[in-house]
Amino acid sequence: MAKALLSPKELAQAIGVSESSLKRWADGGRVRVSRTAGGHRRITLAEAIRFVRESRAPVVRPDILGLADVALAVREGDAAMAGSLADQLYRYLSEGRAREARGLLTAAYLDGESMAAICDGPLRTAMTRLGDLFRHDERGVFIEHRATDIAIQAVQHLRTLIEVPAGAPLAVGGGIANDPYVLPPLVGALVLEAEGVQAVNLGPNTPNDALLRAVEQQGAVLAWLSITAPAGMSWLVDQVGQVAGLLAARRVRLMVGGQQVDALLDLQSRHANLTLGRSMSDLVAEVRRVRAAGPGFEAN
Ligand code: B12
Repeated sequence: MAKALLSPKELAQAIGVSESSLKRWADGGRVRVSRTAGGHRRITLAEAIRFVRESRAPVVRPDILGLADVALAVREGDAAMAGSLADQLYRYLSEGRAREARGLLTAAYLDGESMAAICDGPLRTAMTRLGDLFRHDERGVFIEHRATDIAIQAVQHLRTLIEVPAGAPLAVGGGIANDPYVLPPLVGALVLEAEGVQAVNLGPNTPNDALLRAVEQQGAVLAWLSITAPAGMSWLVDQVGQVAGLLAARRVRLMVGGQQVDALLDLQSRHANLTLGRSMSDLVAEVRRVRAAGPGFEAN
């Protein structure tokens, strides 16, 4: 694991520049530092990652940042025939190579890719391919289950790279009742955190009642729900309509998305606080729209 705080020398070594350059950037405000009691500069890992992404600095020693797995994935990515990011991720997930999968997604983030693009692109594409495996490979089901666990680990790891500012608005979400899917609500939490929103993920199979209680207790200004498992359309409309109404009374917005979202198209016009989406970039767009619209979202 990475050290919580890095010295300028360590970050300089990680990105292959001189310590004096790094100190100059820190003193010029390009890298935010705190000071130890003795006056030495210190940099949080989240700040180091923000700087790497913004400056497009190549990470030559990811181990110093506690991200040694990046080197595993990058080494293979450099080899000929590695294919696209989605192909490479599919290979790691289907072969049960957890460290490489985690390293690959971390490397994409360090390279400046957004969390939403990582989730809507390589992650979703690789999981879709895994879902079709059982049709032509009798080991498909075990490979899919193992791959899902690895993907969950990788996404949880990406969450540790983000530091949400104190006092940021808070969102609560999960998968709708009876829905066993872990990844869709989890990627929602990741993407919200990358947008500077504190995310409380209640995970799969979250009853409306639990969602409402969490919204109230945590003072959330936004709720999100994923719907992946096929369910009866009238049940879905009732379930989401009920929670949208109860959230509206508390002046909380609701964003609903996922593979079954089309069942709710008629519901949207009935609830002003409800937005439907098909991707993580839709979720980002909603957060930015609400933020731009006024103070409500920043109330927390
Ligand atoms: C992993 C998996 C499982 C695992 C889940 C494990 C777990 N704990 O999570 C298990 C083994 C439990 C499972 C079970 C079943 N599964 Co399944 N499963 C999948 C698989 C391979 C991956 C799903 C996943 O995690 N995707 C990754 C996420 C990140 O992608 P995503 O869901 O598309 O989410 C994106 C968007 O939808 C959107 N989004 C998602 N949530 C939200 C929320 C908001 C607010 C917004 C804005 C956007 C948004 O953004 C995301 C990123 O782009 C899919 C394949 C596929 N094509 O998706 C099949 C799939 C969904 N399963 C399928 C089936 C048939 C089943 C079973 C019926 C199989 C069976 N015979 O038992 C059962 C049913 C379970 C149930 N109770 O309903 C079918 C569904 C077909 C359909 N629509 O009718 C699929 C499509 C596979 C296939 N090709 O046939 N499954």
